[in-house]
Amino acid sequence: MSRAARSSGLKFLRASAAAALANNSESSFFNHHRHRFVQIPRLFDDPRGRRTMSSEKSDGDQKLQIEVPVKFIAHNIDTPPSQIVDTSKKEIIDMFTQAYMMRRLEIAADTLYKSKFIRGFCHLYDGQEAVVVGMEKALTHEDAVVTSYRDHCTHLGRGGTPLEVMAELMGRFDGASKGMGGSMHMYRREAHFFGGNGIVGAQTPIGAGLAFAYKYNKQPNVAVAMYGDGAANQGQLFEAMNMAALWDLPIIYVCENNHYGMGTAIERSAKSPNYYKRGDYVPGLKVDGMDALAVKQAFKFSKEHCVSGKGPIVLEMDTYRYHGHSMSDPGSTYRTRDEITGIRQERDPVERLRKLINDLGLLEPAEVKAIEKAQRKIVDEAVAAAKASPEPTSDWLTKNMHVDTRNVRVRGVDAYASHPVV
Ligand SMILES: Cc1ncc(C[n+]2csc(CCOP(=O)(O)OP(=O)(O)O)c2C)c(N)n1
Ligand SMILES: [Mg+2]
Repeated sequence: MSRAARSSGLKFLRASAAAALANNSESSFFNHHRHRFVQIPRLFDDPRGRRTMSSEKSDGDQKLQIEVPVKFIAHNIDTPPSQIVDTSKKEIIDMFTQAYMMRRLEIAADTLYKSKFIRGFCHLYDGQEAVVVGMEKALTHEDAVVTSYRDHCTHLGRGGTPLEVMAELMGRFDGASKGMGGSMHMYRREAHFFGGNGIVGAQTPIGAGLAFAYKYNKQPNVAVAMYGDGAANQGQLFEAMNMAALWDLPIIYVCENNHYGMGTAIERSAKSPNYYKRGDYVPGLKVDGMDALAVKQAFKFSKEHCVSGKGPIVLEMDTYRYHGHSMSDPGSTYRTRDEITGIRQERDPVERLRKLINDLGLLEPAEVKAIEKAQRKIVDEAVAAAKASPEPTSDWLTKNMHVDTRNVRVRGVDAYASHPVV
C-alpha cells in the first residue's frame, strides 16, 4: 500500500479463510462447520500490500471491508454477491452487542421455563442469532418481517424490548401481545413485524400478501418471510412462491435451515435438502447463517434484487439450534452431543463476532467484557420487570378477537341491517 494511502487512513482489513473456501460444498454441513476463521493481516501491515480500501467516516466510525469465508452458492443468479462485505467498527460491535443480548435472553428464558415462570410452548433461538442480527443491518423497519413461532429474537431485531419478550413469555400485560399470546406470538406493528406464527408455514403466504401491498402501493420496500427446513416441505410455500414469482412480488423467502424439524433431520424429511434451489424458477442463495456479515450481505443483495422489480428470491441460511425443538424436547435423542459441541466450537455466531472484534483489535478485552456486563444487566432487569408486571385483566380476554362489524358495508350491504322478506 502506498504511503499516501496509508496516511489518509486507508485500511483494508481482510478476514478470510482460504481453508473454508476449499472445504465448502453445497451439500455438506459438516464440511464447513470445520472451517477456521483465519485473519489475514491488515493489508497496510501486509508486505504484499495488494488492496486499498475505505477510510475514516466523518462521524469517527472506522469503515472496514471483510471477506467472509464461506462462499455464497447461487441458483439462477448470474452474479452472486461479493464475498467482501462493507461494514464498520461500529456495525460489528453493534452486531456483537445485539447477538450477545439475544443469547442471554434465550438462556434466561430456559431458566425461567424450568422454574415454571414461563409455561406453554417455548421455542428458543440460541444458535441462530446471526440470521436476525445480519438481516436487520440490511433492512429498515419499513420493510416487513413475518416468521414462525421461533420469534423472540426476531422481535428484538425489530426494535422490540427485552421486557416485551420476557413479559409475553410469562403471560404478563407488558408483553408484546399484552401477555395473551405467549412465546409464539410476538408482534410489533409499528416496526412492520407481523409476528410469530404457530402453524408451520402459515407465514409464507402472509409474506406474499405483505409484498403484494408494497408492489400495489409502489413502495420501495421488501417483505421477508422466514420459515424452517421442515416448513420448506409445506405446500403453501410453493403456492405462495408461485404467485410471488408470477407477479414479481418483492419478497425474500428465508429458509432457516437449522438441520432439524422437531426431531427429524433434513435428510429424512427432504428429497432435496438444497433449500436455496427449492424455488425452482425463483433465484436462490445459500448463505452461512452463522456469519452475521454474510447474512447482511445476502440480504442487501436480495433487497436490491426485489426492489428493482426482479421478483422473489430464496435465501437458505445454514444455521443450527442449540436447544431442543421446544422446551419439551431435550434435543439430545436424535443428534449427538459431539455434534452440538462441535458447532459451538467452530461456528458459534456470537463467538465469531467476538473473535472478529479481538482479531481486528476493534476493542480492548475489558471493553468487550463491559458490553457483556451491560447486556446481562439489561436482561436481568427485563426479567425482574416482567415478573413484577401484572397479568392481563379478564376484560382483555376477548379484545382483539372480533372486529365490531356493525355499520361496515360488505358489497354494499350492512350485515346488521334487517331486510324485508319478499
Ligand atoms: C401445519 C403444522 N403441522 C405441524 C405442526 C407441528 N410442528 C410444530 S414445529 C414443527 C417442525 C418445524 O420445523 P422447522 O420448519 O424446521 O422449524 P424449526 O422448528 O426448526 O425452527 C412441527 C411439525 C404445526 N405447528 N403446524
Ligand atoms: Mg428446522
